[in-house]
Amino acid sequence: MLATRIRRWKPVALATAAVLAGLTAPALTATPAAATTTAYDTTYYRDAVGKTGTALKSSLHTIISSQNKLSYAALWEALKVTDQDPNNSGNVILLYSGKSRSKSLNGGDVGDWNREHVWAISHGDLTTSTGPGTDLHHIRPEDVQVNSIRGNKDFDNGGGTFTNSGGSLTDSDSFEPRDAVKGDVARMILYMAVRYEGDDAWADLEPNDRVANGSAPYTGRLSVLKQWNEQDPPDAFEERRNQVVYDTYQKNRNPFIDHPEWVEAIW
Ligand SMILES: [Ca+2]
Ligand SMILES: [Ca+2]
Repeated sequence: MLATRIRRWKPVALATAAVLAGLTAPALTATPAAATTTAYDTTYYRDAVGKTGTALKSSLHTIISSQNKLSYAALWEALKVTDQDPNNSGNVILLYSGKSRSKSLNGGDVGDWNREHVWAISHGDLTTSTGPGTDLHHIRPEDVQVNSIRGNKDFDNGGGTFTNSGGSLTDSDSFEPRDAVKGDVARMILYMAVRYEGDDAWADLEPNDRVANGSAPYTGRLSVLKQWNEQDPPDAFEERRNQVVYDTYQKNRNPFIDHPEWVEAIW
């Protein structure tokens, strides 16, 4: 069952009045993610609902750390299910390029798709051993060459197009996903930050506001990711994916797909 999304809009009368009075410029970014309720609030998220800040992050960490883990090899078949093209069951949708490509073209050659780690492997030495480097919540199908172009760059606005970019942009030190997946990328990065807190064999992954983080266990830029979370709220594809990962593979959820407003509640 997909989580039911019931938005409770925050009062905006004061802000609107201020704009009308010429006191402030209209906001250029989207309205902050409104509070949501989901079918999981009284069950899966019971211990987190009502909390904010570090208490919310800590509670969510406990909740989502209970999970099944996949091997790196198992990701191929899982991605064929989680990222299936809604309009062509023989294909997957490639994250950054947005293209639909045959499931059978998984591999490492030009024209194939492979396993893109949205939280780059080098940022905290994820490796491809079972763990953060095989966490299906942040691994997506991507064109082999586009995956290489993204490399381990942090996320930020700006840059130029490239072959199969699909609207995504890149420059020397950052990568900007196409508009339709900007929020998806933000919610994947922030899922990783909450899921991995350094209390197991792996690094404590965290967002920061930098680019060129290299091998440090950080991914930026947080201020931009927060904007993207608001500009591109979860859609049916992203919500279905979260549900399939939960039901079929890992038995844990990405809280920021269910509750986008929890991004602002923590960061
Ligand atoms: Ca999206
Ligand atoms: Ca963390």
